[in-house]
Amino acid sequence: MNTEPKPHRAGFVSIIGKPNVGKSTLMNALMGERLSIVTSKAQTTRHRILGILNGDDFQLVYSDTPGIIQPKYELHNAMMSFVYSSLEDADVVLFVTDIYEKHDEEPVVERLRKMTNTPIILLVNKIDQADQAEVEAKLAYWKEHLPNAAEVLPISALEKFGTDQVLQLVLDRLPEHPAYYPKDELTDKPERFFAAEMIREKIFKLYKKEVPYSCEVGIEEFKEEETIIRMRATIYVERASQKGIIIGQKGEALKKVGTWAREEMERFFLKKVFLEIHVKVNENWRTDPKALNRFGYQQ
Ligand SMILES: Nc1nc2c(ncn2[C@@H]2O[C@H](COP(=O)(O)OP(=O)(O)OP(=O)(O)O)[C@@H](O)[C@H]2O)c(=O)[nH]1
Ligand SMILES: [Mg+2]
Repeated sequence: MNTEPKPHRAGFVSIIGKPNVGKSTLMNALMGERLSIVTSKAQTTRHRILGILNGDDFQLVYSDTPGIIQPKYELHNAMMSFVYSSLEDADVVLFVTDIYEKHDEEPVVERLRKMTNTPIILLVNKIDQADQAEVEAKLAYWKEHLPNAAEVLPISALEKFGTDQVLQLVLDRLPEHPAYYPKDELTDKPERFFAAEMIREKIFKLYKKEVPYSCEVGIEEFKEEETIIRMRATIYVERASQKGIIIGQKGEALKKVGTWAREEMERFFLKKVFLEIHVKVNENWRTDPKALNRFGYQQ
């Protein structure tokens, strides 16, 4: 019998693609944990969020990233630099597309075509929403337009269809390497980050148009006691008029955000949560490098 221990494998797996194609849903499915927030609106994810999947003989470090766009303001530049730094570190790239995607010649595809040393697994997501002919047309399109893709695979991240196969394809391509992070770590982000994201998710789900995009959330206080976590959060908006919208008539709208976010936090932290939320105006923070720095948008 061969008693040689199996070599340890570890690597960085970058999940990239256009906004709204299902990158965060996929990372959550692959992790079996709801690490990244998911909403029906584009540009939900604003950071590079690591999801670390540990096994006895492997460590797989996923990066969920913001959807790739043409930057329109400073925040977008910061978001895109998260995408491109994750590509630089990648041992494997999961390029997520979906069955709705329109195809223009995109700089990212051009860039991926040149990445001949890094295996690229191209995923066509949301196949639960398409018939077989549509799926096959997409697969054929990508085989032609990204010929260096190691695999082109149809999946449904929402229904976890094909996600086991994605894991296997990634594991097969993971280099021999010691673990990059302690084996009991799940992510690189602190608890406060996830708390802020949960509030942001509810804002994305409850408000319309530009309002969610003008909001940022800070956690000013996070005090964990034996049976309860006490939190004080601030929602920053860009203009005074937005403050009124966030708070709503008699504070009803903000109350909804708070209740919904608190319930989510209690599931995530497995503890009771006391949450207090304030709303402040931080004029045009999305274009202000100093504010962006404060909110953690620097590399
Ligand atoms: N029908 C269907 N919907 C999906 C699937 N995967 C994701 N979605 C939905 O697509 C929307 C966007 O999902 P996200 O996971 O937030 O997409 P994303 O690529 O992370 O988006 P950004 O962070 O904005 O770039 C959500 O409403 C998801 O529920 C899928 O396999 N099938
Ligand atoms: Mg996302």
